[in-house]
Amino acid sequence: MKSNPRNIAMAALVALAASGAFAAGNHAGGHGHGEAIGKPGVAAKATRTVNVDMTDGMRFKPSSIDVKQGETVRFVVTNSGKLKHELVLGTEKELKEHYEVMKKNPEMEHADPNMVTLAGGETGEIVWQFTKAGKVDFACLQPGHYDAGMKGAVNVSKAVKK
Ligand SMILES: [Cu+2]
Repeated sequence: MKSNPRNIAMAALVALAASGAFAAGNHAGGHGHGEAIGKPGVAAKATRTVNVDMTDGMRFKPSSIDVKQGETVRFVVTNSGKLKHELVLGTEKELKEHYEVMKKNPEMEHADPNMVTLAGGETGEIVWQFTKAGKVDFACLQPGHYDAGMKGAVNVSKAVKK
């Protein structure tokens, strides 16, 4: 007897565990955005504070922010609405992918240095260093919010050599 029922059950369990780990990894560990958008900043090195307001009108104010390459920015984000909102920095592609995952799992809690999720009335912070010139997008990935236009962009201007 080479394959008894017990071995088959074990194999099924292993397969289940593997698929579960993969699904979790997709979200919790899988943001792998290298340094495409920059990297978590050191608060003490922040050269500027930018206040961003999030509203139930599905808008960020401001929705367009100009920074210089290399700059570390402290975003003080306030949710002035009643709904839960969040600010997530990323490339447009990453944000869209992440949004699809959020739509399928609305109760999912997520927390990474490139995002802040806030209940109505709360204020939080992101400290981020913009290492590359170009555009860094941000969006609220709460289901429905991105579709409603709750997004913006950080325009990173190229550092001038001195
Ligand atoms: Cu929102």
